[in-house]
Amino acid sequence: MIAHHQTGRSAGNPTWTHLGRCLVVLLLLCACDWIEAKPHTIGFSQSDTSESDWRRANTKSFRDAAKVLGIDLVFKDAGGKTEMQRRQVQELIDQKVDAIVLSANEISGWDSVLLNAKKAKIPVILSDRTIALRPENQGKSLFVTWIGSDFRYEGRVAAAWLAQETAGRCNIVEIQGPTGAAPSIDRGQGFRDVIDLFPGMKVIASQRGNWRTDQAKDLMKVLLRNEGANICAVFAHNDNMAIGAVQAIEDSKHLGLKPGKDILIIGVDGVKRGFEHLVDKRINALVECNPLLGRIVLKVATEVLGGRSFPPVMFMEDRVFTVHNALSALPSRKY
Ligand code: GYE
Repeated sequence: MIAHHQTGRSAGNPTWTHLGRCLVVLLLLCACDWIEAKPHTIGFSQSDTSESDWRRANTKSFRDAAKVLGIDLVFKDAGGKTEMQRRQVQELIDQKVDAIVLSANEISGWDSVLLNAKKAKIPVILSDRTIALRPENQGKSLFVTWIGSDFRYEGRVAAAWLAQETAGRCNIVEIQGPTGAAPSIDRGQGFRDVIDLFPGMKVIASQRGNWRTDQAKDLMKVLLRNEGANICAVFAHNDNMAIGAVQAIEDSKHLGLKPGKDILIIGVDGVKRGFEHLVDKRINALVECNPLLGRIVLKVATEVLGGRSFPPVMFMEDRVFTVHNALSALPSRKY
């Protein structure tokens, strides 16, 4: 019988049998394809989409990339509540997703839920923000890699730009992000790494605007009442808060101070609204922090599920924009 099969000829109605077999093979092949094509289910634990222009662009980059890469994205937004975020990560573990992407609202308190993820053999990728594990858990690879920006470097280049612009003499108001958030901690530290080298540069006030324009505007109005023209510059940990400082200065007409001229303004992120303020010289410098992490992080997650390993940290490339190069860069801005 084997011979005939090879020739494709056999007793009785050879065509149907052969077709039948092809059909079986075809079905098997399709079945394999169906098995192979099962989309990965990846859980994405976001800190708080409502907090800033940056975060909105970041969330969108994940949704868009998941569509393109055919990934079933289980999206959870903690609304800025860290305890809720930990519960949401546990829910993703209970849901047995294939992998988890975490953008941590705060840096600490992740040990137990990440130990649970490890026990469940669910790889975790840190997106945008790093976390601080307890010493006894640091060697246990509770996360595969951290993909984001070097926030300390961002603080340093912001201070270096200001030191150059002011010849190392400046009274600075710092507007910080929330307590416990990695970018706040590291940008603040990076900024001080540099200004502490200049005796003429001092942070005369440092308050939290929690990434939001309205909160930054309110606290800046109070600081203007207290310090007024004694303020040389504002270092805001993100663009939304830098814009809040600009609005406060413009609203304080009785002081006759101009943002970008009498008071220098430096922000971090490089979002479109920040750029528009840079182009019309109401902001002087922006340190870019790229929010478009969706595609690279989800691709890495897929590769990790395919057995590939990655270095523990992967930094995005960030640049500094000033009034001198903003106009030429504006058209190519994607966020
Ligand atoms: O700078 C801020 C956002 O984690 C880098 O979070 C991010 C920061 C960003 O809300 O605008």
